[in-house]
Amino acid sequence: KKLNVAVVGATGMVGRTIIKMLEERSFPINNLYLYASAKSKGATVQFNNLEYIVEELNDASFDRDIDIALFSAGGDISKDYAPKAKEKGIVVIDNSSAWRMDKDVPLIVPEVNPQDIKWHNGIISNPNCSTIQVVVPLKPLHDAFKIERIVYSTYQAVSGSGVGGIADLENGINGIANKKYPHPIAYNCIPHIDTFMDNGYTKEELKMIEETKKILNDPSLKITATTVRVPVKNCHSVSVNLQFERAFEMQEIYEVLYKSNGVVVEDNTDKNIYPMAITVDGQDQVYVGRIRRDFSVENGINLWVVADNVRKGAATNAVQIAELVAKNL
Ligand code: 11C
Repeated sequence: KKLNVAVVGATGMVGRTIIKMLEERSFPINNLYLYASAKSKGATVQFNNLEYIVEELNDASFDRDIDIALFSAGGDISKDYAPKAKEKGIVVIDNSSAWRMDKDVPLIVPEVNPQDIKWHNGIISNPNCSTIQVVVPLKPLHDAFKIERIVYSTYQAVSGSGVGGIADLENGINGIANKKYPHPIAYNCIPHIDTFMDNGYTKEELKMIEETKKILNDPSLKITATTVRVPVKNCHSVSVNLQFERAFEMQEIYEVLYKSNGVVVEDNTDKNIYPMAITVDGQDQVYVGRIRRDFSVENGINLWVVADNVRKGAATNAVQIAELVAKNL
């Protein structure tokens, strides 16, 4: 069955990539409606060789016959408009952080917890980009060896901050002052993503911690995180240190990861092969390498996990969720 789909935030970096993914993955679309703020009204976007005109989002936007609305216009727009769309019987897939930790809202990574689609009440959340890419390899390892503790250290690309982040990096290389970040990002690493909380963590760190527990459906997991912005244009990299309950042989770890849906193992240190931002750019899977035992603890390993944060970390995952919804409609 062909569906009527709306994209809210259609002119943003993630919104445009969502439209590209709907096309690339041949999502069954009847009518496509594109919404954005007043300043993007009238802009045009190509989809399947046709030109679509972007309309201003307003209270009447969801009076149309729409099946699924993919939101990527920031938390405030989602808080305000997602309930309005839901009231009209539209299934909302929300890329913002507005609804992620709500008890009534499933937080879905299709390779990890597709079954959670069953209990949605009209709003489904797409996790934070750095969370999506780590839970894809962690889920099969958790099933096999039971994770006890996780330490995340991230190396996050400027595209995670949208066009302003990319502008700061490109301008910074040319000696122009930063606007988006509190410090220059060119030739620098900034250990500060999103706002600081009272406990000393940033919101990005807490997102990784809380969202991991929700997606893996295991509140008992012990997790800590340090999130860092690095001068990379696209693709987040994460160093993941894990401690398992069960003992294992390294070969078993490899075998689990080789078989995992959505994971590509790139690990041949003899040939200098490991995932890197510049090689993973434009891909939809999660790349894992530098897989090795952590000799400092019992049952520990280290992983290096890289993914395209705009595609798998946002747009691809949202469209994969839409595919799950379409199957269940
Ligand atoms: C970043 N992870 O790289 C952020 C961007 O909660 O959806 C995504 C923020 C979010 O800056």
